[in-house]
Amino acid sequence: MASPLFLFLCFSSLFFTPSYSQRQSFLSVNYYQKTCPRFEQILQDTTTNKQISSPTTAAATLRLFFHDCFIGGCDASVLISSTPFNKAERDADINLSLPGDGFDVVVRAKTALELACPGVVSCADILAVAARNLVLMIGGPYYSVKLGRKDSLTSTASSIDGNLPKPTMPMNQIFQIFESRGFSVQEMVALSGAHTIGFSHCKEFSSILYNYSITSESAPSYNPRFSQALRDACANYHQNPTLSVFNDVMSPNKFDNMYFQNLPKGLGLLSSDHALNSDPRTKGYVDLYANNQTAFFEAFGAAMEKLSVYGVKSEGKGETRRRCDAFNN
Ligand code: HEM
Ligand SMILES: *[C@@H]1O[C@H](CO)[C@@H](O)[C@H](O)[C@H]1NC(C)=O
Ligand SMILES: *[C@@H]1O[C@H](CO)[C@@H](O)[C@H](O)[C@H]1NC(C)=O
Ligand SMILES: CC(=O)N[C@H]1CO[C@H](CO)[C@@H](O)[C@@H]1O
Repeated sequence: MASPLFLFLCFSSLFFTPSYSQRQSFLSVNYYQKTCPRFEQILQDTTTNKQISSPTTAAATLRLFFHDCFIGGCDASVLISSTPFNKAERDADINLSLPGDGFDVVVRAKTALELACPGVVSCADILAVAARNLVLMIGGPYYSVKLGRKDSLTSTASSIDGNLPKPTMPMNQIFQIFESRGFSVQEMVALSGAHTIGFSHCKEFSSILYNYSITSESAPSYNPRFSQALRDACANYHQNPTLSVFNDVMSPNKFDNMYFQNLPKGLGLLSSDHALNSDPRTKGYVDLYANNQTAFFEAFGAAMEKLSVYGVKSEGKGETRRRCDAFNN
């Protein structure tokens, strides 16, 4: 005898499974095997050389990829440059923090690929694989990236508003941004582990660092010595907006679970980082990942794999750009 719950599960899978597989069925890990057999090698060489010459590349590229995917799917919309007629995604106010190295590694790979197999490889695929290779190179987990994304036909700065998380947003709003894209709270926490690398500009956390309350200059969730060091490092940030601090003060260039170990010690940087440790809905995952790097790597890899197919465009819904910063027409 079928229970209502059982029926509901059957029906929901009937309704949801086809559209889910349809969305991805055109993707495969060996998509370029015949059309561009050197794809993997060229990506490997480009990302390795770039990361060695500019160690900030991995963090820059990972964040660029996240921003690309959350705005209209992983379709390289973030790579488009503005024109006099269109203010593109990358020039939204939030962009100041998308550093050049992430764009540069994609351009380098695209240049090499256009020589080897002209007009074949999309910019969206390049960004997805570059982010994966770079995470792996600095010690993070491997995850598989399916290929065959097309590049977007639009990119507008106005599409950013409310669609990317900001550290000062209430947790419910940050949850909602992930949830509306099909990511659970646990996946959100795992993905936030990306803050184990890279840096943040002082203004991104100044609201909890200075003039926090009448009794305390910084948020009490900071370790006091850490907040003093941050106030010193950022003292001049109004005059010098480029001042920035490592997201993971203990091992800033290594992809590990130190970000989660830092949080309970008051060594988180952004307000949203502190919130993960204090919110009862996320605290358990913070502790789990702090205590078990394998569990973090598995969760992060799975969530990144899911992120990498989010909203991808098939033939007809997009194009293979000739250059990554401009539409073909
Ligand atoms: C949970 C909500 C999140 C918030 C509120 C947030 C916010 C921020 C902010 C404000 C910065 C500093 C930007 C700057 O000043 O340059 C930053 C950096 C960074 N974020 Fe997030 N982020 C979130 C989730 C994520 C996710 C899901 C990823 C990737 C999977 C990610 C990857 C990064 C990386 C790698 C950096 C360092 C960038 C660099 O060093 O160039 N973040 N984030
Ligand atoms: C903190 O508040 C005081 C008094 O309102 C102000 O003079 C000072 O500039 C503020 N400091 C920062 C870093 O915003
Ligand atoms: C850590 O997590 C992995 C993967 O989930 C699990 O197999 C392992 O048993 C965990 N280790 C400990 C010590 O709990
Ligand atoms: C607000 C802000 O800093 N916007 C910058 C976005 O990026 C372009 C260059 O890519 C800058 O010229 C803008 O000033």
